[in-house]
Amino acid sequence: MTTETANLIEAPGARASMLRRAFAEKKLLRVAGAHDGLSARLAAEAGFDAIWASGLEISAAHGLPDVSLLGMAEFLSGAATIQRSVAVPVVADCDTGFGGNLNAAYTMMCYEDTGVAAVCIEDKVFPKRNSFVDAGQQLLEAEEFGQKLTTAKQAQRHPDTVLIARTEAFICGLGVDEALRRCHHYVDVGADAVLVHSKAVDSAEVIAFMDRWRHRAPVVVVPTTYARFSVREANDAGIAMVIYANQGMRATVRAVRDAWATVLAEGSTTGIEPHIASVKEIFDLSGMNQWLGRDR
Ligand code: SPV
Ligand code: MG
Repeated sequence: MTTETANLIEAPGARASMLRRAFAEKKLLRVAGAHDGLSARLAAEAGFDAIWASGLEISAAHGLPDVSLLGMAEFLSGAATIQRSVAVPVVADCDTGFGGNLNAAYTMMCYEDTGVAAVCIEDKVFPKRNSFVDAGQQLLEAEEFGQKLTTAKQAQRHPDTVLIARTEAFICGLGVDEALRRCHHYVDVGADAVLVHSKAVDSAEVIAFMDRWRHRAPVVVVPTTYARFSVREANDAGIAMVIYANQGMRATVRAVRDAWATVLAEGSTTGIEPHIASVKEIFDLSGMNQWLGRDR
């Protein structure tokens, strides 16, 4: 399945419609973070329902921290590559919408052109810092962020594209009342789903939110710090989507570090050969046979 998209002609909004159907069926979506075609394919091949085009991963893949250093064009290029590489819906992490209201509108237009299913914009001030950076987290006023959502929604061309409003209320030390107030306002002005981010070590604040949200719109969570949070618990709480935003990159970093250390320590690659993918696996993942087939 990994390279099937190479020959696929998709109707505009096809993957957004897939995502909306999944939301309507109340099926919990398990989503993996990625930063390029290969990392996205590995996640799709593993069976994830969708791919998160992660700002943290795309930044790190450029050798940069996730503090708004890259511009929209670079994040967009990352998301477009991911979109081309898989057949499942792609949820694009669009940070703050890369600026003000007009930037958010332009973000919506450009990301829709790539065919991604969902655009996610967060309620922090531009330039933003990754949510796990302790200092310098600054929330935008809810009403101001609401205007950004409205502008983005007005720029949307396909009716099924999903606009996810992400609140960083918990990240900024505010409580469940403020998270709820913000998310209700975001849905009032047109958001199709909300992402409630948390850096707590357990799921208590996310569950407290769910208890009072009453399924008003689909809820997305990112259980990075509360890693014990299971799919079963997410299902029971009525969560629509769980994003494992960066574990793939973290697994890669550890594996590559170990491999290169072994090569230098042992003076050859013999020791790592049984533990690394074959060149054939790379050919398969990158669609070598399908591409050569075009030339026959
Ligand atoms: C990302 O993957 O870039 C995210 C999720 O936004 S987090 O890093 O947890 O903020
Ligand atoms: Mg991000």
